[in-house]
Amino acid sequence: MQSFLNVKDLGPLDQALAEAMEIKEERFRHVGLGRNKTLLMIFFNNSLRTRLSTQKAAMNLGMNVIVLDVNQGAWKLETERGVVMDGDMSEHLLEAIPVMGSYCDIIGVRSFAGLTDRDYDYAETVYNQFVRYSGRPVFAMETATVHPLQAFADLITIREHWSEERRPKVVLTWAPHPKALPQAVPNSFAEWMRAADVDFVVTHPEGYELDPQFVGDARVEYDQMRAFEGADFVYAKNWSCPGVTRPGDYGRVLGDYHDYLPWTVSDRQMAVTHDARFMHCLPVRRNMIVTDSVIESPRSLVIPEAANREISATVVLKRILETL
Ligand code: AN0
Ligand code: CP
Repeated sequence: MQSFLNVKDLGPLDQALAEAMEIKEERFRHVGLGRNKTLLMIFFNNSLRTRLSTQKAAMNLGMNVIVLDVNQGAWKLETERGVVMDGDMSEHLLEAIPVMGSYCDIIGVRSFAGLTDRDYDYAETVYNQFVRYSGRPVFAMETATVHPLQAFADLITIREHWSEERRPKVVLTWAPHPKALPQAVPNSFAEWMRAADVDFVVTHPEGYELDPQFVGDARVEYDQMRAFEGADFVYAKNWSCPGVTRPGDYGRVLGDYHDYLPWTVSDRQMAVTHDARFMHCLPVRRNMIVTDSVIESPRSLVIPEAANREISATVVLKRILETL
């Protein structure tokens, strides 16, 4: 595997899930695989889970790890080609990338969407420069449009908490947030749920339609309460305007977020579900995305979900190591 962005990069999902369960039983099973191999993790943005879980995954596989926070101590990097660099930026990504590639065997990249230029973000410009110029396999640790390590961990979590014969009803719900957030998490969640054996429904206010390359022909229900009826899993996330139905509003919070507070996931919505499990990728703003009572309830899966990030990262790194 030379690049990990989308669900198809992992091959058959059932096989990947079986591998995840095996690793969960014995996380050091493949500890010899990464011997004398180095992972470089590059963060253009903050992280708690991705940083710790991916580092732990590399340790499970016996790898060495280097972490670089680009905005803390490195030279400020220009990412766009053709710019006259007479401002703040001391170095261009086009030199920095091959240099970084020379010190490692695999590169993980966290680089969020800028949320101003839709074409730039949706072309995965920064991530693809790493693929093109590093000479190393590269994987997404949340890029401009996707967060596949999260979606894989989410799918593992759903599988672990579902034992009935029928397909579970999984609802992805938009929830309010004061600041503009990327679409990477809902994009990947939608993409992975469509590939999995679940009954998938998305609910959000008008204007927040997700990009068709991820959401496909999934059912969209604008009435949140109706979407929640009979749900087995509720996955909450805020995202800014994807610019699909409102191109001029790409990356914006539509209207005043106070007007959308009824979308906060509370006991009111959970009451019409099929005793649903609550999920969120974290970090989460309490009483904005979800109430204290829902996130603290025994039906909340946010902690096991985060714990499964170690498992999804171990499977992905193992797959990449096997092709080195
Ligand atoms: C990020 C986002 O919404 O994409 C990271 C989530 C894993 N969240 C924030 O910036 C708060
Ligand atoms: N869920 C997730 O990716 O969290 P971090 O932003 O803390 O890594």
